[in-house]
Amino acid sequence: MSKNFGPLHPKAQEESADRLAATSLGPEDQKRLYHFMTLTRRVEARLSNLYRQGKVVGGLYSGHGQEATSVGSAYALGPDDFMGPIIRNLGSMLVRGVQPREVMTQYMARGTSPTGGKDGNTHFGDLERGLVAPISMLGALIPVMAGVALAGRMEGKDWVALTYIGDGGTSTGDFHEGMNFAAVENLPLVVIAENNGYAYSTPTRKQMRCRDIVSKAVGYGIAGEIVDGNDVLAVYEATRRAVERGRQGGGPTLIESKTFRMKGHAEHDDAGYVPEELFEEWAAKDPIARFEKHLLSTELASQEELDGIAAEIEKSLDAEVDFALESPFPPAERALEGVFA
Ligand SMILES: Cc1ncc(C[n+]2csc(CCOP(=O)(O)OP(=O)(O)O)c2C)c(N)n1
Repeated sequence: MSKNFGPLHPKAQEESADRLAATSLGPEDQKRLYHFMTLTRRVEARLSNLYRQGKVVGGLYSGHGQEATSVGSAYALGPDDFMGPIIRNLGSMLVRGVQPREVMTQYMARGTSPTGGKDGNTHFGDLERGLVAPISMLGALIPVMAGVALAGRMEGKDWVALTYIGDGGTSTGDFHEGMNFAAVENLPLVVIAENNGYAYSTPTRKQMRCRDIVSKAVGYGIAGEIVDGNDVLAVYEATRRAVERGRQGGGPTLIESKTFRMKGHAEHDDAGYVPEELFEEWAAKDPIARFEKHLLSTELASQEELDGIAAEIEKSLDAEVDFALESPFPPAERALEGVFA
């Protein structure tokens, strides 16, 4: 077990609010992190508009506020590693090489989407890019990704499997079975538990007795770490350590990311159950604004450069949205193609 964030003195908390973890990443990599976090937020903002125009088929699930966890963790993976994202990990998928147009066409169920309009939101994978498809069943990816880690060992490969789980998801049977199996088999599995305070509308204290999710690592006899989930550098460093541990035969790691979901469970949920003060408290710790301040204060980037990155993203997204809107829905005759169950 490593770090544990106890409550800080309010003054110390204020002073440290903008300070980020020490990192081994150079300026170019840090600017890439900024690019991916900004891209994630802007893609979701575009999707939110499209949802309001009735263009999205099904729900829209946002990772707003959790971009640092998705982007920082995915950035720590090597090219041959595997990742199984869940619904709020759009940022992880973008880091892994998913293009915004794949996400737009998928959310709008167009024939040009990765599933040809057969599934919605981010429910698609691509093993070539080391991407195992997200699924809706909470916890179900944990045993699947433990299996991916085991497959690597059986094939004599050194890949690591990384996946995510929400605070609510850590109470499922699949989570326990998958973690326990990975632990006894000493598999290179990294699990990022995103503790965003609510499992849909259920506050964390109402669905688990322990204060920190990371306590569960003790029960499995594996390494665990708590990380400030709104600090992209801290998330990157913790994941990098866990990935190295897994690759070197040190077994699984459970990383608890303390973060916050700045929207409802999905776009149709107004999050009326979350007290306003909590939104205000977490807005002050916004991962992108914090990282922007860090890049400016350390002079790793100028305001002009950061504005340029954001402008470039907006321009490219205009084209991506147009592509998706101009894409036709799939023809009815293709409905059964590639359907196995
Ligand atoms: C096995 C299972 N049970 C219930 C659900 C319905 N469900 C979808 S999301 C959700 C809450 C998820 O909470 P959490 O894991 O904390 O993730 P968050 O939405 O807070 O990011 C529930 C109960 C489901 N998808 N799968």
